[in-house]
Parts: sequence; C-alpha cells; structure tokens
Amino acid sequence: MKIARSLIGATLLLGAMAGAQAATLDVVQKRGELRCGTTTGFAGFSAPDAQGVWRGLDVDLCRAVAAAVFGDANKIKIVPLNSQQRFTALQSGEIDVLTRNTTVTQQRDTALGIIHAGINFYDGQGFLVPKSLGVQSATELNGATICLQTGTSNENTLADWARAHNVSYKPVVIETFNEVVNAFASGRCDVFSTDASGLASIRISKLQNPDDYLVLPEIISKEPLGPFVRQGDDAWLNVVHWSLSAMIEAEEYGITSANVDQQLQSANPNIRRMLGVTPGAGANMGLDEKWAYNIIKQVGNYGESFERNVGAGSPLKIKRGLNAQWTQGGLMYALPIR
Ligand SMILES: N[C@@H](CCC(=O)N[C@@H](CS)C(=O)NCC(=O)O)C(=O)O
Repeated sequence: MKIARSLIGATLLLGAMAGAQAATLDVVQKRGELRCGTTTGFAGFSAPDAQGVWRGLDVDLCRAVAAAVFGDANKIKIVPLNSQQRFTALQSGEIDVLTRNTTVTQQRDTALGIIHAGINFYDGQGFLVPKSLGVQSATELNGATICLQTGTSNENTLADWARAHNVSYKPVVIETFNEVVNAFASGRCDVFSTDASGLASIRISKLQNPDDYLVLPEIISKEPLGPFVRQGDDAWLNVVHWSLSAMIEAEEYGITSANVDQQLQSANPNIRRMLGVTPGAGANMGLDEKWAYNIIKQVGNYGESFERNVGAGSPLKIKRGLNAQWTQGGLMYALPIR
C-alpha cells in the first residue's frame, strides 16, 4: 500500500514537473528572450558575420519565432552547440528550440523526449573530396579515410551505405566542427561526409581554395532538416511549427518583407487571415494577431531567407531543388493557415 502510494506520488510529481516544464511559451514570454540552439558556426545556416551578428537560414527561423512571440525578431539568444551537445541542451531546458541543421528521424522523434516542428531544408548526405584524389564517384572510395563529426546521423548512414555497396573505409570521427574541418583540410582524411548543404558551406567558407575540391554526385540518404522542441508541450510545438509555416506560405502567396504592408489591403481571405486582418489565428496560439505579419516584415518569407542565406544571393549558391515551393516542383508545402 505504501509502495503503491509512493508510486502514485512519484507519478503525480513527474506529471507536475512535466507540466511545469511544459509551458515554454509562458517561460519565453516572461524571460523576454528566446533561446535558440544553433551550430557553433556553419556559414549559410548559423554563423556570426564579421560584426558578430548571427545569420543564416536557421537563425532566421529563430528570429521568426521571436517575431511571432514578441513582435521583435531581435529578442533572441543564440546558444552555439556542436552535434553531440544539441539534444541534451534541448532536453535540459537550456534552449527553447533547436534550430540547427538537424535531421528528423524516427529515433530522434520518439526516443529522446523531443519532437520535430517542421522541415526547413530538405537535404541528403554526400561526399567532399580534393580533386587531387582523382575520384569521380563515391563507389571509387574503397580504402578511403572519411572524416565525420561525432553525434551526427552521418556516421550510421555512411556505415549502412558502405556495407550495401561493398565499400570499405576508415572513419575518422571528431567531436568539434573546426577540428574535423581542419583534419580534412590538412589531409588527415581523404573525404568529408555530411549533409550536402554542409559540404557546400565547408567548401566555400572553410577551405582556402574551394576550386581544389569537388562534391561527388552521389547523395546517399534523405536528410530532412528541421527545428525540434521538447515533447509534451503542444502549444509551443504549434508556435514553432506555424512560424515556419507562415514563412513558407507567405512565399506561396507572394507576400514579402517589402510588400507586406500593401498586402494588408489584399482581398484574398487567406492573406487576410495570415496577416491578422481577419483575427483568430494569433489568438488560437496565445499570440498577437500580427504574429505572421511581424515574421514577414522583420525576417521575410522562406524564399527571401533561402536566397540571401544559402541561395543565389549567398556565396553558397545552393539551388532551390527539393526546397522549391510545391507549386514549382519542390517539397515546400505549408499547411494552410485557416
Ligand atoms: N543532419 C545531420 C548532421 C548535422 C551536423 O551536425 N552536421 C555537422 C557537420 S556539417 C555540423 O553542423 N557541425 C557544426 C557544429 O558542430 O557546430 C544530423 O542531424 O545529424
């Protein structure tokens, strides 16, 4: 009886703790600042610029959530995390949201107490090699030394692919990003394997002569990258998910940071709902009705963010590809705000 009672007590306590940790929106609003976990510095996605201001596609998502919650995209604190540290930082409450090139997998969504809140970049794992290696295809990598970062999905994906293709290789697995990049640049390994976006970023921003390197044509996996929040906090999951959705849907409707004020006059009911002219969507999430207007005005739509950070307007020059709108043959399909 005693045991049963203490078990019930423990369950209630756990429940109360979960409840206490659950209201991230309240915590963030009271604190007056949103804490986002990013990389330690990975150009195009999350890295400080020459002035020390964090920029990138993932930083824009963090800014978008702050714009939705506070009406001010600058009320953020960036918490740089390496691949290994990221999930613990989210689980422990050190960050409110993980906005960091993180692949959504079944294991991560179910076994770590966290859950994804959308996809902001469809990617796949690839290989970067120095041209001097004389290799044109990943199938020629037999016997190669391959650099990888600890705590990434890239380790297992590569092992599975190599087994299936009878390629034997020597993994060199290193914990921090700069060290793994340096190991590759100094020739300690023949190949760098990670998400293709990461390879494009490393080639342009970390290697002295980008033209001496080549990304091989094989993409060996699906790496859908997206933000994560803690499980059990559906209201917060909604805020993050719909902030990203608003950026994507704004692009679909042609609403940009430059024209959002004119769009307030639009007769399109979808646009009127999104921008809060017709109220409801904001109140449903405990946010101001201008939540999406503030995102678009201060951060821009998904296409604007893509182009300036990783696309044509950036050194990375990544093509929209899978990240184009569904209306343009891509996979970006925002769920409707209505
Ligand atoms: N998408 C993969 C890989 C993501 C990842 O962590 N990639 C490394 C190599 S590009 C990275 O971003 N490192 C930056 C850092 O640790 O600061 C995953 O979720 O495991």
